[in-house]
Amino acid sequence: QAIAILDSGVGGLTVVKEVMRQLPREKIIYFGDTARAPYGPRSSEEVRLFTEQIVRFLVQFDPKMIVIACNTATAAALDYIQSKVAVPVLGVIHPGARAAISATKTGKIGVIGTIGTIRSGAYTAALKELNPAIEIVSEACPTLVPLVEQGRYEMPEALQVVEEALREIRQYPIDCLILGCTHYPFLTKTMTRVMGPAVKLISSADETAREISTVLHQKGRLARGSEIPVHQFFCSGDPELFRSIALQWLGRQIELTP
Ligand code: DGN
Repeated sequence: QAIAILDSGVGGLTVVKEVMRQLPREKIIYFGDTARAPYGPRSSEEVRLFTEQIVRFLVQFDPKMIVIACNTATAAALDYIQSKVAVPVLGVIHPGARAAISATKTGKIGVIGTIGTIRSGAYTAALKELNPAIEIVSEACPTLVPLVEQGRYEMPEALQVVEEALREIRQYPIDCLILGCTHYPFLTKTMTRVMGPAVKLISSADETAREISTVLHQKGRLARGSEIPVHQFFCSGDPELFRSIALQWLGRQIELTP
């Protein structure tokens, strides 16, 4: 049985890459809703509906776990999806918050994400639950996801877009910046340049992959076979663009069904 992973587009591939690295025996079924990305500016009702549709599609493959590798969908629909399906459903916000809490030394954390994620206040709630004394500054960065979805994240223009998007948050004395959108790790190099070396960038991918491992281990469901899994990818939009971004990010060809 596979781990099903979903996102509004290519962002969840940042989680896929970590799962492949930490859990190389696990088969992955991925759905990227590239035709309907970005989810960020949509209402939470709409994001919940889209998430439910994707989960319904993925459940046909009888996965052993579902991972909502999209912060916007996690904020809008995690509890709802958990109440609807029998297998464990994980999101990316709690893992991201945990990673930031263990990384911060000053207790001042920045959070960037889509409009939907920031509006939901889900990171603030998750961080405060772990440590009520944490100081948080958050900002929505709606220009970043399109840059990644269009495959323009390594082009020279990316620097200017990132500089513009992070202009406000750079003013604050934070020591960690949570990349509260699974698309943002694609922009790590540029963001490091803009934020400077003193700010640690926190991606939820590592911690999410660790949580997947912990939950599967607890349930005795970790893959044991020695054969290399054949992953399956689906996307709702342009397959060539998805294929080329996946190749560049994962460093391998993928089996993709448009
Ligand atoms: N990758 C998604 C996230 O983590 O929020 C959303 C991107 C989007 O569709 N705006």
